[in-house]
This record gives sequence, structure tokens and C-alpha cells, in this order.
Amino acid sequence: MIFLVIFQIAKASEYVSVLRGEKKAREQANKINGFLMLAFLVFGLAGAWYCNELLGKETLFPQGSASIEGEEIDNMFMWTLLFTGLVFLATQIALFWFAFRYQEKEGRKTVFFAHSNKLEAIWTIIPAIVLTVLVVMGLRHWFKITGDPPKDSMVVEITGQQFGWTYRYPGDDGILGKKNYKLINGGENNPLGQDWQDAANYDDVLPTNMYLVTGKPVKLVINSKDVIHDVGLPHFRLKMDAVPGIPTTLWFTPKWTTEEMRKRLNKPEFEYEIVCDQLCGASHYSMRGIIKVVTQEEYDAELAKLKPNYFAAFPDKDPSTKKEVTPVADAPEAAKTTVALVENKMAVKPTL
Ligand SMILES: [Cu+2]
Repeated sequence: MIFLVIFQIAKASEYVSVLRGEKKAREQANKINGFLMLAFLVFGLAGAWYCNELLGKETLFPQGSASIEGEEIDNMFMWTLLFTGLVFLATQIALFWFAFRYQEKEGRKTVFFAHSNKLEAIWTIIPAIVLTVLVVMGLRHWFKITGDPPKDSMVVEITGQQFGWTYRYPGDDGILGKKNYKLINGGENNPLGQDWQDAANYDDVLPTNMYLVTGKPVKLVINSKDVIHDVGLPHFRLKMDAVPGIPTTLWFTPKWTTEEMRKRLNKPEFEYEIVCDQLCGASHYSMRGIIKVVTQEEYDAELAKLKPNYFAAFPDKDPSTKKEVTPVADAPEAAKTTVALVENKMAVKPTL
């Protein structure tokens, strides 16, 4: 309909110009177009401002970064917005103002201006300097958050798969046990392929939600079991791809507990989210993880409730379900035997 209307108006004005004489019609059209250019400038800029006023508060930006490292990201975002905003304003105003101001007029002649080395140098060197500053700021921050975390940091492993996240904590020894993708077996309670030959695996726990401690740096070790996912942490202003076969890392320091954030935002339901930031398949949208940021005491209490995944894989080794407690030193041998039994269920015979 709109196309038809425009088409008809164009046709009608064509006939009008034939009737009135072409020169006069063009002069009038120029005038109208000149004012329309000015109107477009004013309404366009006002619209951009209005959108920002209306929707800016709906973004996560006004909440502030929930991680110390994310403040730097917000900072860089503002600098980028400042530079690009200035260029946007200057170019838009120049574009539409010139179209209005220098419209065709009787007796006005255009200046022939083909080249200026000075101008070329200015608009090459200034953007080059500004972009270099922005890129160097970004690179420095990138090397920081993907580099070594502070000494007092904790480590959490996060593994993506279609469609969900699995978290692993290293337990008291602070070491994440070895894994092998060939050992992945959800049915036998080994969703990550933990190698039961490695004693560092015996105390590793796999909680449903990620628990972090406020003020304590955390290093995420990020994996994927199938396609490329991405650990997106919008409240903390960070994200990192989860690539199969190539562990990636990222560290940050949460600033406020979930409880504090709920009070700050006046949203009793608030949770810190992990979103998958790579389109990874049909149920990509459902890859939502929850991070509970708590105090150290709450964290200790919460982790104490969890049983190592080793006991889920070998319930008979669980001291709480067994009267006879297996000595820890025997555990590696015991694990081996159980694996062998599971694998050769049919072959086991009382040969001795
Ligand atoms: Cu995903």
C-alpha cells in the first residue's frame, strides 16, 4: 500500500512538473527536500535521544558491574560511546545541514575541490590514534582477565553441552582431577569423564548451581563436550567461548552477593545468570545457569552439603551409606576393581 501511494504521488508530481514547467517544479522540489532534510536531522537526533531515555534503563548498564574487573569494561564502553557519539553527531549534523544550506540557488556556483593532503592526514591520523587507544585499553584488560588470577583465588570448572552447564569444584585438595572424554558416561554418573585412577578426583563435587564468594577472585576453567558454547556473564560484564578440546579461562571478582543485589535492585527474585552466548543448536535459549554469590560462611556451609561425584559413581565407597568405612589409602585400588567389574560384568567368575 505504502509503495503504491508513493508511486502515485511521484506520478502525480511528474504531471504537475510538466504542466508548470520543469525549472519551476525543480526549484520547489529542492526547497521542500531541503526542509525535509532539516526535519529529518532534528527528529532523527531527538528520536535517538528518546530511545536512549526510554530503553537505556532497561539494559543492565544502570545496575553497574557486579564484578570489579567488569568496571573496566563499563569504562571502556563509555569511552567508545563518547568517541563514536561525537563522530555520529558531527557527521549527521554536517550531512543534513549541508544538504539544506547548500541547495540549488540561482547564481550560486559550486567550488571545485578534489583533494587536500592536509584533510586526508587529519581524518586518517586522528581516528588511528583514537582506535589505537581503545584497542590497547581492551587488549590490556583481555590479557589481565585471561592471565593468572590473584593468589587467593578459587577455581571452578564449567563445561557446556547441548543444552546445559555442568560445574565442578576441586574439593579440599584444590585440584581438579584428570578427565578423559572417553570416560564420559552419564548413566554411570560420570558426565564429565572424570578419571577415577586420579585421586584428585575423589573429592571433586558437581553442584547444580555455581556458588561464588563475594570479594574472592574466581578462575573459571571453561570446556565444552560437543559444539562451541559461550559462558556469558552479563552482570559481571564478561564472556568467554567454551571450545571442545581447548580449555579457556577467565577470572573475575564478584562485588555483591545475590542477596545484596536483590536489595539494590529491589527485585526479590534476582539471580546472577550464565547465558550461552553462542547459537549452539535448537535449544540454545534454554542454556541458563545460575550463579549464587554468597559470603564465605554460606559458601562453606553449602559446599559441605555436597557429596563428591566419586560417591555417586561408586555408592559402595560412600562412608555415609556404608557401615564399614573404606580407608582412603585403598581408594585407588578399589576404584580400579569397580571399574573392571562394571566393564566385565559377564566375565567375572569366582575363579579363585
Ligand atoms: Cu550453548
